[in-house]
Amino acid sequence: MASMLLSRQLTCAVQQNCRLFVSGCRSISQVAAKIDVDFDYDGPLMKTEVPGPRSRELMKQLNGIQNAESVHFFCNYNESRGNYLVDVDGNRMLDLYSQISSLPIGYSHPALVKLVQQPQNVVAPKGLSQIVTMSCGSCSNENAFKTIFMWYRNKERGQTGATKEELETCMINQYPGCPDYSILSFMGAFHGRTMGCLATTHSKAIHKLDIPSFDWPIAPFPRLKYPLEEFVKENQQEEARCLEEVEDLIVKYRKKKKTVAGIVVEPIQSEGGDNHASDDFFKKLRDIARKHGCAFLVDEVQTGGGCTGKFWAHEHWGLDDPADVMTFSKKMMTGGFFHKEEFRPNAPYRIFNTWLGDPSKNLLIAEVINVIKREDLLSNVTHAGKALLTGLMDLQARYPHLISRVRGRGTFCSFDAPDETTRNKFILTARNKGVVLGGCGDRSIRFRPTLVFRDHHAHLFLNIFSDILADFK
Ligand code: PSZ
Repeated sequence: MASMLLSRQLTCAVQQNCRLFVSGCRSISQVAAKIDVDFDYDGPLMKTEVPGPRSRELMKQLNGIQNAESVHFFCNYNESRGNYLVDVDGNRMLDLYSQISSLPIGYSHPALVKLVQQPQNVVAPKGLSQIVTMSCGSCSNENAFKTIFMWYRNKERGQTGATKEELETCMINQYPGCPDYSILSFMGAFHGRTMGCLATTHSKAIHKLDIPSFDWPIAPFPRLKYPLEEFVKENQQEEARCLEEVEDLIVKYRKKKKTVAGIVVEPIQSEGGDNHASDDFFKKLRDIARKHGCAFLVDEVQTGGGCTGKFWAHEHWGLDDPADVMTFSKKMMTGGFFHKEEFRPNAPYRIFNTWLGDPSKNLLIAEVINVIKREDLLSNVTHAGKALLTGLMDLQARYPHLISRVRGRGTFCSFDAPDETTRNKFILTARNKGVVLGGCGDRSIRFRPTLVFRDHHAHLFLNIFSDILADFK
């Protein structure tokens, strides 16, 4: 697995915003701290021009993994305290801007100082050398869409910059400054609830009702028949039908001048009912995106982080070039997206917000990744997932009228109940017997255990659920 730096060092970039205000200032007494007296310097102290040589060097490094032109200098959060920001060149400055007004009680307040470790390396998906962090899944998808639109427009423009007309019309939400591009999504998809994301979410009407949306293309997602080995031909045909529709929609929307700039897809549709498609389907979909010049955005918000037995679910596809952009959140502790170098915004502030995620979460994910590696949790997921899936298959064989369509990858497993009422009853009964389950789609039950879910937990569940099924009325 390729690795790259996700987290900022304790020496953080000072854009116009805060990156990390809880730092390891361990020399300060936790008990005696009073901001004004013990916990502040007594005035500015300048050693170099800002940015100094060290800041310049770090800017160059950061610029290697994202557009870092919005960075003014780098902060040394170990040394900063109270009202004073100390930069990596040792310049101490009275900070009257406080990361665009984002520091409630100053730098390195002892009450906020906790164990801080040097951030570690994190697994980056193949070929995606750039990263932007965000706070949540929706925020990540929203900004991934924007990144794709800007990439597409620059591709069309070639070397020329934006015209005066574009700069004027974008200010009033009009063409050509705001082009009529679209993102193709799939029926049953869930990509979040913010305005742009919601236009690509099609899992439940209640999420969408009363919200204005875009006329963007929506393709059918395969509805596979189970058990897979009994329906090989039908399922191939079903996937071919959906792929054909994708291409038809791309052509149709280009004709009506709503050019498809990107395709967004979950490796396994989660909220929409744990709908799987074959690796071959994704390979072909990825090829279609490339053929039509559309960006391929893989939403790993729910599938990412190890639960399918690989760190990213799309690794199962075995492709050399699986994605252009990939979003993550949930188990990754922080949200964000990886992307190819060619998707880098061509100017600072085009993809930007106050927090750009939460830097303290980067510390957590760094440690989570250490534990995943140290405890070989991906192998554990594969093993425990097999125990769970095998057990579910067995229950399906014994209670075919209650359980069908058993499916899964790693511990990312699910099955269908005969109808919604039975599904909900399963969930309630299980809860009263001490097992928390979740539903998805209209009649599925999905499993989303932690990465430390072991074989014996699977057997524990299977025994309890077997009793429930035996008694079920
Ligand atoms: O009801 C909700 O709002 C839910 S229930 C589960 C989610 C949201 N999942 C979030 C999610 C996701 O599963 C995928 C594949 N993409 C994007 C999102 C949005 O992430 P958040 O909720 O962090 O904005």
